Order: sequence, then C-alpha cells, then structure tokens
Amino acid sequence: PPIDPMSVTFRSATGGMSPSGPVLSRRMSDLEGLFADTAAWQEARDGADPVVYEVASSPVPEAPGELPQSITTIHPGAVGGEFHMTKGHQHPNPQGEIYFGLSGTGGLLLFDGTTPKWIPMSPGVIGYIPPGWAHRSVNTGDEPYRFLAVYPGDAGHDYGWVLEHGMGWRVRRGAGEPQLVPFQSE
Ligand code: S6P
Ligand code: ZN
Repeated sequence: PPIDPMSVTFRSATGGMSPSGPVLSRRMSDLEGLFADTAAWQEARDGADPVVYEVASSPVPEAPGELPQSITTIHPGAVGGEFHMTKGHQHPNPQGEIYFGLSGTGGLLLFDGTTPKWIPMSPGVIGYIPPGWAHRSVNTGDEPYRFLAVYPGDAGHDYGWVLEHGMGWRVRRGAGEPQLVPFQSE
C-alpha cells in the first residue's frame, strides 16, 4: 500500500530514526570472509563478538517508486589492522544511491569490477554511488562513523558479488592517512 507523506527525525545520539522501521545489527560473527586476517577475525568473534555496525531504516518500504532511507553506524576498530567496515553489496537492479555523512570519519569504497574508487566521508559530505558500482563503508576514525543512505526501493541487494569479486582495495590503519592496499596482495 502507498504510504503518506512523512517526516523522520534523526536521533543523533544513537543513530536511530523516529519513527523507525527495522534496525539491523551486524556482529563480528556475521562478517565471515570479510577481513584478510582470518585468525584475528576468529579471535574477535570467539571473544566479545562485538557489534561492528548497525543499520536503522525508516518506515518507507523497499517497493518500486519509493525512496527508502537508512542510517548506518559503524563502530570504530580494526581487525588485524583492517578498519571496521560493512559487508558491501551491489544493487542487482542497477540504480544510483546517495550517502550523506552525519558524524565521525570514514570512507566510501566503490568497485565496478575493474577500478576501485575511494571517497573520504565526513559530516556534510554527499557521496554519490552511480549505477553498477558495488559499495562498502569503512570507519577510519576513532569514534562512530554515521551516514544517511537514500536508495531506490526496487534496487535490491546482492551480497554474493562482493564475496566473489572483492572490492579492489582493502582499507588499513596507517601512520596518518588510511592505507588503500590492493586486494590481491593479501
Ligand atoms: C543500502 C545502503 C546502506 C547499507 C548499509 C549496510 O542500499 O547501501 O544502507 O545497506 O550501510 O551495508 P551492507 O553492505 O551490510 O548492506
Ligand atoms: Zn546500497
């Protein structure tokens, strides 16, 4: 059923939305195969199994013509030197998506299967994901990194593509700036 015009309030202290749809929580145990250092990942999983990121969704449904929104909070940290990140996905029905930085420091890693791109993200930055580019978000700072995403309701989410093709680069903690390391060198 179509939904009525509405406003959604961003709860800046928690990254929540009001009113809210589903809130999804991804723990270390949910992120098998993502981090290059498998032993470090297993240790984190078998230990505290921390929440790595959370995704709060607005009540707008994932349906054709609608524009669902979500707020992702990636908690700070690294696994074997590789920064905390989202699983990453492709939209099987290729359409653009908009990200808007809300708090903290991070980046948007994009990959079209050939060339990786890196967009540094901070509060106020709009990151644009063109159709056909897989995308993953990374927290490169020491506080929660939070952003708004707005995407077409019939875009769909394909997580297998990233597991098969990677994202071109891995994002590692460096002395200063985050290091972008070619995926193949791991
Ligand atoms: C949805 C949008 C974001 C991500 C979220 C979690 O199209 O790109 O809301 O879903 O950042 O990432 P992932 O890769 O686990 O879905
Ligand atoms: Zn997306």
